[in-house]
Amino acid sequence: MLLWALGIGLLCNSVAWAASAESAESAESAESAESAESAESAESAESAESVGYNSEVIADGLSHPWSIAFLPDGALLITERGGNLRQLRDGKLSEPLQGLPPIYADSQGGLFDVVLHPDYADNGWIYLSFAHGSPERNAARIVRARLEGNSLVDTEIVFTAKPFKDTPVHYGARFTFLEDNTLVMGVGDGFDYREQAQALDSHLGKFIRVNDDGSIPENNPFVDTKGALPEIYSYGHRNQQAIVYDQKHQRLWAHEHGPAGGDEINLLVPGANFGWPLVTNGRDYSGAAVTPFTQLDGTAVPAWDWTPSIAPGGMTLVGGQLFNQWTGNLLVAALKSRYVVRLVVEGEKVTEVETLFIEFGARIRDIREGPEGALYLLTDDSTNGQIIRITP
Ligand SMILES: [Ca+2]
Repeated sequence: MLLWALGIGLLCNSVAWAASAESAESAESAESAESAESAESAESAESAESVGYNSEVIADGLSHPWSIAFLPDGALLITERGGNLRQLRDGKLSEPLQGLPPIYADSQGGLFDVVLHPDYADNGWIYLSFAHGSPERNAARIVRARLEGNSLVDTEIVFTAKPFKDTPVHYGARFTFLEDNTLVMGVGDGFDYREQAQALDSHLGKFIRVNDDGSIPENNPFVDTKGALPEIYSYGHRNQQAIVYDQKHQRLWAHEHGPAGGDEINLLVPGANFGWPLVTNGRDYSGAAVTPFTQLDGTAVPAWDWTPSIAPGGMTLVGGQLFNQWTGNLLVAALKSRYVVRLVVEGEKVTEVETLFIEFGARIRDIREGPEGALYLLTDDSTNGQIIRITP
C-alpha cells in the first residue's frame, strides 16, 4: 500500500481532499469515488512546503480548452476540444485558425494536443494531435503544419493510429518530443478494445515513438519483433492523459486513467508492459473486477496510484524559474477531483503529495509551466473554459 503524505498549507487542504472525493462528479465519469481512502489520507498528513501566489485569468469563454503551446514571440496557441485552434496574442484571443485538417469531434474525441518542434525557431513546425475519421471509423492522428497569419499551411500527416475503431473515447493523444527530436505519444485503448493494449499488432493502449517526419526510429524496442508495429514504445496502457520529458534525468513520466480506481503515474521504459488490463488497482464502473491481479511478474509497477480515481489531466515538470521551491516536482491537473496534485519525486519514487489550487473549484484539463516559469491552468468548461496564469 502506498503511503500518502498530504501537505497542509496555504495552497492545500486535506479536508477538502476528502470532501471532493465524496462529491466527485464528472463528464468523464461513471467513475465512482469512495471515501475510504480519505481517512487514511488525513491520518498520515504532514506539513509540506507551500507558497502564496497570485492568479490572473488571461483568457476565458473557451470551449473545453485542452492544451497550450508557448510561441517564442510570447503568444499562446490554445486547442479547444471541439476543433478550434486559437492564438492568444497581446491579451487578445484570435478567431479560430483556418486550415486545420478535418477533426472528428464527439464525446471525448476532438482536437487535443499542440506541441512545437524543438527547433521551431528554425523550421516553424507546429504539431497537433486530434481524432480523425467518423463515428464508425476513427483514430488518433498527428499532423504538423506551419503558422502563416491566422492560418495553418504546409500540413503533413505524421502518424495515424491503427486499427481504426468505432468508439469516441480513450484516445490518449498527449505527446512530447525527446532530445533526439523523436516524439512519443499515448494512444488510448479505445475503451471497448482493452485487450488490444496487450497486442503488439495494434497501436491501441500503447505509447508510440516516431521521428519528427513520422518515420520509424531504428532503436524502437519492437522494430525487429515479427508481427509487432514498429512505432510501439511501451504497451499495456489504458487512457494516457499526459507525458512529460525530464531532460535532466533523460526519462519520460506519463499518467493514465484507470477505470474506477487505478489512475497511475508511470516512468516509461521502452519495451515494457505496463499491465492493462491484466493488472490494475481499479475495477470496472459496474464494480466488477477487471482482473484478479494488482501485481504480476513482467509488468511494470506504477510509481504512483490513485485509488479512488482523480481523473488526471495534463502534467508539467517544474523547472523552477519562478516556483523554485518546487523544482523537479510533477504537477498533475485533476478533472474529477478539481485540483492540482504536486508530487515530489526522489529517484524513481514519489515521496510526497500535496493538493493545490482546490480553491478554484474547477475541473482542470491541463497545467503547464511557461517559459518564464509561471503556471498556466486550463479549466474545463463547455462555454467558459479559462486560462489562469499563476505566479508566486
Ligand atoms: Ca499499469
